[in-house]
Amino acid sequence: MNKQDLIKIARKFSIDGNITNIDECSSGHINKTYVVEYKTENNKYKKYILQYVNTDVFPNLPELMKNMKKVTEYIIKKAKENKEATERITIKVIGTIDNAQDDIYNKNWRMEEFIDNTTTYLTTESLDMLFEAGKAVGKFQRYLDGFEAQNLYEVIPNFHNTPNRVKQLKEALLNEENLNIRKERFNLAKDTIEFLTQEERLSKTSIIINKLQKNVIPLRVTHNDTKLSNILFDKDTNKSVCLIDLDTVMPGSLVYDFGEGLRTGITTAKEDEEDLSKVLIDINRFESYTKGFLSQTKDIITKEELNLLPLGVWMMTYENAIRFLADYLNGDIYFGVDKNIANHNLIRAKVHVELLKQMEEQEDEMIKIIENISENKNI
Ligand code: GN1
Ligand code: MG
Repeated sequence: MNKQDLIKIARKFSIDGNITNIDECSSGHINKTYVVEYKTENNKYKKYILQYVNTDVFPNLPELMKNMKKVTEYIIKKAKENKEATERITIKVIGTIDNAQDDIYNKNWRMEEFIDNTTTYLTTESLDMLFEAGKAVGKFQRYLDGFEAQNLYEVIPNFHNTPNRVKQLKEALLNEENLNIRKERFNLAKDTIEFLTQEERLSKTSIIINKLQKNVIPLRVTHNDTKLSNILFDKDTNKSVCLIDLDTVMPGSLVYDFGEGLRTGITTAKEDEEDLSKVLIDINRFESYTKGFLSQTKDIITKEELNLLPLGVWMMTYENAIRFLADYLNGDIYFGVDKNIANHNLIRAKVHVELLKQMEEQEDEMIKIIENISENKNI
């Protein structure tokens, strides 16, 4: 979209000042994101995030925005009650000018505050930052403990229903059109398909969702997309600030949020690393993140949830693996792909297979770490 049209959209939001710059920002696989800079009356510059939300993935932006408002307002209320600073505690939604809301949301545009002096990372070498990542995810859970999750709109039904994701993969595998026109993709993905559809893995996919459905673990407000790049860090201190990308905030399990953060945090490899020899998990990274997470959630987490944390990491990794694979077989219709990277979605799936193999080998280590941390009362 050209700058003039973007400016017209941005003007529909109630922000004082003149627009001085608009840049596209390349992160995220789903939405289009722009950073808009304004010059305010007192000659200061302030940035905001303007997003065009993907209508195929998020067809009901008005309801999604209601979720975002409810959740962010609750976080601020909770922080105030705890006498914690509210300034950078969450991203805030920017309202529209009078009468523009229906029009603008129905066209799938929205604006959010840009939190100054912060940045995101696809990966990090630093164990301290992993502690901080776990802390940010745990904090989100801590603030939202007590929020009636049923009051949220289910933006994407069955988002982390892993057996349903398996069903979608099977549909992609059996789809006649896929089989006929993408023979080469099926060939290239042969080993990946085989690994991910082995019974020993399929049989694990219903464990968390079953416990949730039977109320063995509580239904909570979950972010559902807590990958490392959705965590803001302060540019100077490298301390975590808050979670961003609240599109998928929905009822779910704390175990998902814990696991999704470690899917990307347990290795220094990028999600689409082409050199699989670089895809190595490091149990120290698991430990640091877990310490950060439990430092915030130790008073709210149930024993059942605690026991499920290692499986949560596996589950989120498995789920992303089968989603990337299904999308590859369907011809890249969901996740954004870089046209310069051949078989991008297959590369992503293969990275996740590599992670899963190592997670399966080191499961006992993860369980021991959780036991040790939770026995230590000073977390
Ligand atoms: C998508 O939009 P983004 O990049 O934050 C996806 C997540 C996946 C992730 C994989 C709505 O997140 O579920 O885990 O890609 N979001 C949606 O990187 O499907
Ligand atoms: Mg997202």
